[in-house]
Amino acid sequence: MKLKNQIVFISGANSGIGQACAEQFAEKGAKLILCSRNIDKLIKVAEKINKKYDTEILTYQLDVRDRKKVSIVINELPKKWQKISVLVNNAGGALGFDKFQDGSLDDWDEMIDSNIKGLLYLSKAIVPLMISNSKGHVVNIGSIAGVAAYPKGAVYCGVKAAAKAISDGLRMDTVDTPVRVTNVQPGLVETNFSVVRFHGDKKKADNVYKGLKALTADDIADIVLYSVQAPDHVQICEVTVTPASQASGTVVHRK
Ligand code: 8X3
Repeated sequence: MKLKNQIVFISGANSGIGQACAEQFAEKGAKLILCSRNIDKLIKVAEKINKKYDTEILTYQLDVRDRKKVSIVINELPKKWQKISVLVNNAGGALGFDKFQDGSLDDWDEMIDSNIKGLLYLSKAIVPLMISNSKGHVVNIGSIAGVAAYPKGAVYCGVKAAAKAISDGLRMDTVDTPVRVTNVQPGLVETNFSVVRFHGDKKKADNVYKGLKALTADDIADIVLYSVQAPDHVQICEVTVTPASQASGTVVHRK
């Protein structure tokens, strides 16, 4: 897909992988609809991108767990913004790193609601627009956690396994339409992911990336853009990507 003037919707765009995707799509001349829970940060990100690339951007304060608000935002988009060509389901993440028996039900509810329901609500609202516009690409930000479970990650691994299964099912159900579906499954990416996972404990978060060269948000955005810009007859179904010194969710070489 050529990205000039295409409309790209990105959830969780106020930082990390979502923000990197927003910047890279803007660089290619796409128009952006950005949403996140933290609107102040999102507006700053949008202003920075707009200044650099002179791109048209709509911003929405949106908690993707709120199905009513998701449908209101999408249904009430100005007409010319309804032709969304690309949806990047990036909102979500991990909360807690505990043995199953010690896990927090609040963390579990939030992970299930944002990673699974949020992805479903946005896709359900936007995919029909893509089908009627005869153009579309859904990119889900999954995780290596969805490829195989690891200790103290049962629920996070479960929600990312769901992202993979939903991506596969959606790809099947839209096979007779121009909509393509890609699930990107990163390993260790250094963003605020681990700070959130450890409920703000920066020291614990830093340890996750100690002794290795982690992936960056831009590395993941590169893959998202590569998948979307592939020729129309090419569908990259899934990409698993790790730092060179990571071989699985649990096998990591640290210096
Ligand atoms: C983030 C990567 O390795 O913490 O999804 O599961 S990992």
